[in-house]
Amino acid sequence: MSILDNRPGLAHEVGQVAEVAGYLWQKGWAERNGGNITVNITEHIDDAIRAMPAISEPKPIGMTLPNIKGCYFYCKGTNKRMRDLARWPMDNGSVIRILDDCAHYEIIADKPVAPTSELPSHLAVHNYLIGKGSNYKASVHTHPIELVALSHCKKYLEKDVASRLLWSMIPETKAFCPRGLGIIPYKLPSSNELAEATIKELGDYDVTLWEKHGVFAVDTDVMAAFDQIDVLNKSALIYIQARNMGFEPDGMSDEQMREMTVAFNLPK
Ligand code: 2HA
Ligand code: ZN
Repeated sequence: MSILDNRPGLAHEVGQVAEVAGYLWQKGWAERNGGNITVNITEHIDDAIRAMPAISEPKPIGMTLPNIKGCYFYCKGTNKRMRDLARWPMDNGSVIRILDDCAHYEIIADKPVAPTSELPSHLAVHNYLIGKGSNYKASVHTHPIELVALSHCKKYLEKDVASRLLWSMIPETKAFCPRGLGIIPYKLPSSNELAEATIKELGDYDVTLWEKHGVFAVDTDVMAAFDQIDVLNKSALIYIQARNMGFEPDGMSDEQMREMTVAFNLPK
């Protein structure tokens, strides 16, 4: 028995997470247990699920997050591998319920798989998204090789330098990642400081680059969040390939960028 049985909406949502987990592994962005995914699945929750008993003790989130009271999330499990989650999402992740104190959660299905070590970042982000009335439901943290490589150079950590460079490599990048790439200076993984810094940048960006670590992206669903990371990383790859061929790529001109920003009705 699984919580996904006879719940096509919920099964589809978790199926999308599994599909993306497979892509992250195939791309080499998810070594060992690297990366994590959480999805707000509250819209798929019925009375039978609300009545389901917990299969864990209540556990502290580490912060109080009033907007996610009573919400449900699918979370990748801590120490679990994306490549395993791709095949067995309910053995390598679980469904949690946020308790009424907004400071604890409990696992309700299918197995007592402890959620990701980045749970405070993820839940704080979901709390922030709900608070601003966003329809974004998914957050993805992963270690895309070329974007992380860029983050090792001070020049690319200056505000919007990487965004402009990546947008100029191929027109689609700005079209499909119109808000660009926010930059978060290095912070200890799993820390509240990292969560707070990420939330601040998500006011202006859907994808943020954690210096010397990875990216954190949000969007309406997990596939859309993955796509934004993928187009940015594709641009980083093109840039690096050009450099490897021995030249600094010209990039699209300011005029070409302006033309396509207008034609695609994108934010400046
Ligand atoms: O979950 O990537 O940042 C493993 C990580 C933590
Ligand atoms: Zn990480």
